Amino acid sequence: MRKIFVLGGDGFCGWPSALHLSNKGFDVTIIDNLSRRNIDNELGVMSLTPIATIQERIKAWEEISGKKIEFYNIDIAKEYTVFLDLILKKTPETIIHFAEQRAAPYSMKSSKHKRYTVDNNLNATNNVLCAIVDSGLDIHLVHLGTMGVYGYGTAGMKIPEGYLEVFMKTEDGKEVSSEILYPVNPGSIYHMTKTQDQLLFLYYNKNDKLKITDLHQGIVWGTHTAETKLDERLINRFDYDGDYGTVLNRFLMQAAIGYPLTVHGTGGQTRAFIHIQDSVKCIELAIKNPPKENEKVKIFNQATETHRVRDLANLISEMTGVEIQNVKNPRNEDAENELRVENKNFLELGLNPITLEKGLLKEVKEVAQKYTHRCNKEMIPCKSLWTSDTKTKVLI
Ligand code: NAD
Ligand code: USQ
Repeated sequence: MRKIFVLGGDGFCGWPSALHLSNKGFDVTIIDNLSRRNIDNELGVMSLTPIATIQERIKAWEEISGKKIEFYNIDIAKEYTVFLDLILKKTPETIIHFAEQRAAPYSMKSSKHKRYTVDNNLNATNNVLCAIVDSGLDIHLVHLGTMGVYGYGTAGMKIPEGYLEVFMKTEDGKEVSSEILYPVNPGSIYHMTKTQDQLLFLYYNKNDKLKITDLHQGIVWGTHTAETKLDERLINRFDYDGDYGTVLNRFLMQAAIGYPLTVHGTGGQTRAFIHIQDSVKCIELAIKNPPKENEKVKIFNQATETHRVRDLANLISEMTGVEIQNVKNPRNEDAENELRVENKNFLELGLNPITLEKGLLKEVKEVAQKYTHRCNKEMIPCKSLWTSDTKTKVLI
């Protein structure tokens, strides 16, 4: 059986991916330090859906599917030798790396949160890369990156999949071309760590010939996948709070409880989206199509459609009758932007995208409705501000 490590396998994307891959016959080991659950404690909020402990999740999966998933509580940013020893013991063929602090608002809350996000994300990624080199094994690393590394303005062109061909003139007037990483333009400390991850990948690929796929994912929406629906104990996270909840799931949840949709500013921001079921499929496709020997880092845009925030709000308002409330934007971001994204790599590998029209908006709203009693309305507003002058200083 093909052995896979899922780093961050207790999280929103990692858990359904671990189940999907286990269902497809991979031998899955989850490594997670449960920091995301601790952050819920720090913020005083819970997933809208009642998520079971990782131990209960794994036990339930074994009962239902007859398949085993192992779990190790390791902080990959801090426990290097423990992590390396596990790689040497288990010899995985692929490592999928979801294990980072992933919320832009959380990363901007205070200097403490900025420093945590940078320390955690950069050390986690560097440790994974170092450990692969130290193991001497031929391991394919699949990393979950973000569309946000590119920034969101492209002067009308489609954002290419990672690389851009640039043309220059030499001193004697000859035209030469070169391929570079698409210029980065992060909008938060969190997004900035993802741009740094890209450089780590470029370097270890060049120097150590590591096989790496970096998936530049858009905003994930939805909560269920085929596997998480099988039993209540397998249910996935549903973040709705002002730090971790992402825009489309937040709007669907707000509609479910009749809370006016919190559109930031004019809602002119255009973003890329993907449903969680497609996200897990893309990960399987990436694993099955690793880079060849000496191939540069493979970069895929893992997004199926783009939408403007106010269009999403209007759609959900028409669907449910909920009001829209334009609130002052707590972020420092362009009020209006166009965004077009190239995603032919996954389409060519056979992805058949789930789009907003395919009826799943209703399903997500129904999930939210079922767990309304778990919602704490005070946690809905986005309170993390991007500008330092209005921020409370947190000293540690
Ligand atoms: P999540 O916070 O739900 O899950 C991340 C998991 O990693 C958590 O279970 C956490 O405990 C674990 N983790 C964090 N640091 C760790 C460490 N040092 N050692 C071990 N475990 C650690 O986040 P998610 O939504 O599942 O996102 C997973 C990845 O996908 C992230 O890297 C994120 O940048 C990327 N991504 C997410 C989205 C989205 O909309 N959720 C969109 C694009 C990209
Ligand atoms: N927004 C609102 N109202 C809200 C919440 C958000 O108008 O109530 C706006 C934000 O201002 C922003 C847009 O919606 O313009 C998207 O915000 P988001 O919180 O849904 O997404 P973002 O902060 O970009 O982060 C999420 C994930 C992150 C991932 C990223 C992919 O948390 O892990 O990397 O999406 S992407 O956006 O493509 O970079």
